[in-house]
Amino acid sequence: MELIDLRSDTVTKPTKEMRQAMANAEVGDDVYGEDPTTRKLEVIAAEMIGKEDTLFVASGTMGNQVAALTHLQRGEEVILEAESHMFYYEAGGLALLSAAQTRTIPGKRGFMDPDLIAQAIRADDLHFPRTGLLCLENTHNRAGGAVITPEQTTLMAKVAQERGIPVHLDGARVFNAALALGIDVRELTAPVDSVMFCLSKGLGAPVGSLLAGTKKFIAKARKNRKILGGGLRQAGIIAAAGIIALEKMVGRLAEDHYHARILREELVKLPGLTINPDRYPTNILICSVAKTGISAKRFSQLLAERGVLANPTSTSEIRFVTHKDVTEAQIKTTGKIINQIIMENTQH
Ligand code: TLP
Repeated sequence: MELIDLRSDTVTKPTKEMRQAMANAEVGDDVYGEDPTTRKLEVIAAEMIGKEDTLFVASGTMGNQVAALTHLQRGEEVILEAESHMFYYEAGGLALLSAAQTRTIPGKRGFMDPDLIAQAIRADDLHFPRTGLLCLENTHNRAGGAVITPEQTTLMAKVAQERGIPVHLDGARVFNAALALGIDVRELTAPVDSVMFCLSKGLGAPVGSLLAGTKKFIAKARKNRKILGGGLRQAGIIAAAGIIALEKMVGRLAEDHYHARILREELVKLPGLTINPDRYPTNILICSVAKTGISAKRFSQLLAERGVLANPTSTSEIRFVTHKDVTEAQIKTTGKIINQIIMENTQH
């Protein structure tokens, strides 16, 4: 049975060109600063993302955690959106590594009301922890790949920065956001102090993410990456694929957005499914199956039995992620399979 894997864009495999570049990569010991390919990737990435410098890290999670460790002092509080990846999916890393306390704010499609951020920022009081960081996420994963605009980013960031609090952007899929908005990604990163973005999601590289910020911030982050055991040696082998990801794969994310749109159009027609409308749809589609009476877990099992892999994100919701290794025909097949499941398992 042919598998249609819509669990995540992390499942993408490197292209032939990436494998070729990996095989031919010039390498050295990156902990000594002697890996020319890794350095080349970091320089290209800094220019593209609009920050002074970047640091190659093993994963998005490592990039976010190194950022937090670099911005924060022990015992400080971090403000995050309640469904954000850094709060929800990073295994308590903020508490474990940065000894930070988290303060969550419910967002609307990933956007936090600036007034709520202002209220959450701690006054200077003996009883209170110091607010040390505000984290944003764009696109917002659990909000269904929701896009935050540059204006919204500035509104949120300003509240913190005016009070001397730095802002970190989890931009794992920030190129998807820029593409959906039809703007240069630098408009989304300019308002924040640091940003992490991934090479190994829609961009198709096998491994790696980048953390970006000022030269001073990145120098400090480099040491924190070393502390976490993330000092890499002949990293050029994987950085070579990352260079192709940035130079050749950004534009093609449009295809993933198109595929997600087709899937959305198929699914909104079906009884029992609920999908939030989205002004700037990207490559993530979260669909509620609550009205079918089938749990999301069971629905995802039924899908898997027919060769479609998709993860539940709650008891009633399933996430579909489009990426370069799924075709338009597979997306259409997915729509048909979902239709069959509903027809066979509900009263409709
Ligand atoms: N997200 C993964 C899972 O962890 C849920 C996925 O399949 O979407 N920030 C955001 C917004 C992310 O979506 C992810 C990955 C990360 C950070 C972490 O990246 P990795 O997986 O490289 O540590």
